Amino acid sequence: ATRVVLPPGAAAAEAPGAAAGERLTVLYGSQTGNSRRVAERLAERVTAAGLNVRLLRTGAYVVRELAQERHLALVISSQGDGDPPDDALGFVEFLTGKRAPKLPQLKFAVLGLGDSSYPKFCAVSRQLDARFAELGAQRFAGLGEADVDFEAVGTGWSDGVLEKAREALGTPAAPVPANQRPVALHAVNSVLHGRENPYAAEVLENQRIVSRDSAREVRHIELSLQGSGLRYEPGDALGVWPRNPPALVGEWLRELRLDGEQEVAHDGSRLPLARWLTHERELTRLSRPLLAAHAAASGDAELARVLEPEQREALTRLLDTHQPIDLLRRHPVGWGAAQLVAALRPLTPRLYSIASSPKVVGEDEVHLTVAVVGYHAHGSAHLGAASSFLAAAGDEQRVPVFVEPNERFRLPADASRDIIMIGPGTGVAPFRAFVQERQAVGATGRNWLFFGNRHFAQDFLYQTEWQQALKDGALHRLDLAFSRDAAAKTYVQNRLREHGRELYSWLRGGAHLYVCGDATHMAKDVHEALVEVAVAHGGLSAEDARAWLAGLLQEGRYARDVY
Ligand code: 2AM
Repeated sequence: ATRVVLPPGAAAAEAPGAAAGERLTVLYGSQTGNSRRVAERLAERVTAAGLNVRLLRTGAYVVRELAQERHLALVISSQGDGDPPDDALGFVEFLTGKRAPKLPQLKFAVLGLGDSSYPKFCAVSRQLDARFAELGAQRFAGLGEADVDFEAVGTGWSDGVLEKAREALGTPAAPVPANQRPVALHAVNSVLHGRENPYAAEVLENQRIVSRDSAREVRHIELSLQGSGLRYEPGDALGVWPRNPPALVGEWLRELRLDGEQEVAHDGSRLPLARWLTHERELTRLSRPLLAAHAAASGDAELARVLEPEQREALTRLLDTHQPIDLLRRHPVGWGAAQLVAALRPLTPRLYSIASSPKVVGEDEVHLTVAVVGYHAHGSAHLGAASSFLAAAGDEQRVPVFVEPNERFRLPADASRDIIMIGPGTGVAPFRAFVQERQAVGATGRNWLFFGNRHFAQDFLYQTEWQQALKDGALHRLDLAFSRDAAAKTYVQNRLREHGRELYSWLRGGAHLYVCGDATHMAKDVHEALVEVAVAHGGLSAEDARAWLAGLLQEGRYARDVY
């Protein structure tokens, strides 16, 4: 069957046969693509049922249209502490603000995607669901909340929306044949190879780019996309389907005394247990749902207590410092093979911000900057699934990949605009792509990079390339913050403050601002530093400075790729 792919942010072609004027608007507020995917799938199904649908990202939705909207389905993720994705900030502000219109004409349904290990799980979706009702709109499907494993809840919620859409929008004479449905867009990417059908990429280069004595391993990896049909732009991410470390799979089988060759049927697939554990199940990330399943199966009072609402901090600490195998060892559960496969979450792909421009490295090549996750804890080695898989990838090991577009993290269309890039650690990856691209297209705007890492001598990622770019005039300013070379820590935000006057004048002159890297601490601290810069050099009150930055975020002139 043809997969119908609708462009993010573009209206879908309207299906023939549907009652004129009646349609379902499907909106998504996505940070890493999960909400977008659920929304796309819903839109495909509604289209396939012969009904009118349009699919839009929240940032592209004209909020004034809400007053005329009759059927709306919204899929929105919350990040970290319940915050909306950047793309949804304007929508959320409008809807929750004083200017929101009464919506008695509207039927709506909200689905929230989140992670219940955060205290404000699905906060934004709950808030919007309540707000729609407060404005007089009626729910045509209840609020859905998907925890970590989005597929199951997402599908169930979409079933409900589809059924109601059928009732409300009328049944068309005949369903639209597959070959007449709107197939579009990053069509090349999606039809041949996509998330569910990744391309097995050959490894062209895989080298350590920090010095031997660096405490952390970072690798530069080049992959071939030749013949894949995959296309990317600077700002996009590469999705990598990892494979769990073979030693870890072995430990699970040994701990549970299970035979890896025995076949296990689950969700319509029948595979040997070792294959389930290697390719299909999450073994390196502990989640709240798994912890809950484990607590129930072990009957362990200590574990059950950590799940209580008052124990949030203990829960977060436990999830951050343990892998599922630690739980199994400390609180043994005699999982049978089928129970185990059912209890563990499905493995999900990891997204890496692409570190190359196709205009420079060629369309058939893509580069990544990968920090290898590895630490010793609770008596054994703990590895990250994707980074250890990538670190070991070479001639014999191809890497299953797909392109995850990031429409919000794009160079300015006007190449005469200046850009400011803030990317400590491996957050520098997309800026290597940006600088390459700007040089290739002969951009006349200036490029300013803030980079930080632990030690100058060990962790200065792509040092010689930046120095060359400065010489070539491809990079105009480079400011560095090495945090562990002196007694007092210096971070990129210290440099932002130090150069605040100039930074502010670049921004006033129309510069675009980009932040990539850690979401929990870095991106928040950088944001605070930007507020201070606007206060100090723009003479704004802190409140006005915040509003100004929020405006830049909404118009996409301040974009974040944080995780
Ligand atoms: P640290 O590990 O010495 O604290 C990339 O990881 C760089 O980001 C490192 O130099 C790291 O410093 C630094 N870093 C850690 N926390 C940060 C924060 N809140 N804001 C900015 N940089 C931070």
